[in-house]
Amino acid sequence: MSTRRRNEYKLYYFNTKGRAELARLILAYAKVPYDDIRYEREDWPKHKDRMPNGQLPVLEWKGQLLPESLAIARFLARRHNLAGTDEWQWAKIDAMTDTIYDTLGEAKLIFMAGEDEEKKKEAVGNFSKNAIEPLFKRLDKMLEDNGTDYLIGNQCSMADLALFSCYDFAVALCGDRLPKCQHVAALHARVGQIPSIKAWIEKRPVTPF
Ligand SMILES: N[C@@H](CCC(=O)N[C@@H](CS)C(=O)NCC(=O)O)C(=O)O
Repeated sequence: MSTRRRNEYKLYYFNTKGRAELARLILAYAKVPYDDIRYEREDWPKHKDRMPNGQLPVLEWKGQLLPESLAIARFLARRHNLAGTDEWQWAKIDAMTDTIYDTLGEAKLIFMAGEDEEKKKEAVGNFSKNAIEPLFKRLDKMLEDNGTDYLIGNQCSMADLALFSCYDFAVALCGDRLPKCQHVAALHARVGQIPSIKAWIEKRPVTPF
């Protein structure tokens, strides 16, 4: 009989960072082992009907299934000490994470451009100028004014991990069109140096997005 303990969580998604990476970063930060289940696109139809909304990501915990990427991230952040030190901090962390997620949602026009390179280039330019630049500039000023190492309070939270993930996504899409925001870049580097995050970045499957 195997003596290996079962992992507490199973996280179902596709083989991309996408909407699951924030949950993966939270679990990496907290050093919680979990089953990182990545469906191939061609196998997805077999599993779709079992999922509460017919979509991924889904978190399985104690035999129950939780859909919605942000609900999953919030649940994990609360359980693993990434939710701030009081209710107001938690509300601010929550709001900041929503803001970052909404900004990422603006990238959909890039993916909708498909193989049309001209349209894609234009959409990347718009995303960089109208979505990423205003967000990063606002956060840069906020970090400078607050003089803190993290977005909310004095310790790493779900919001910092969301920004870390958003920054990587923006670099992958916009490259040198990314605005130069030194405090945001420093925060990204700081989070990337947290040993458990660094270990995850080194071992995670390599995918563009
Ligand atoms: N609001 C949901 C959206 C989930 C969603 O759009 N999932 C996509 C992948 S990113 C999906 O499952 N697509 C496959 C399908 O709809 O069959 C969330 O944030 O989790």
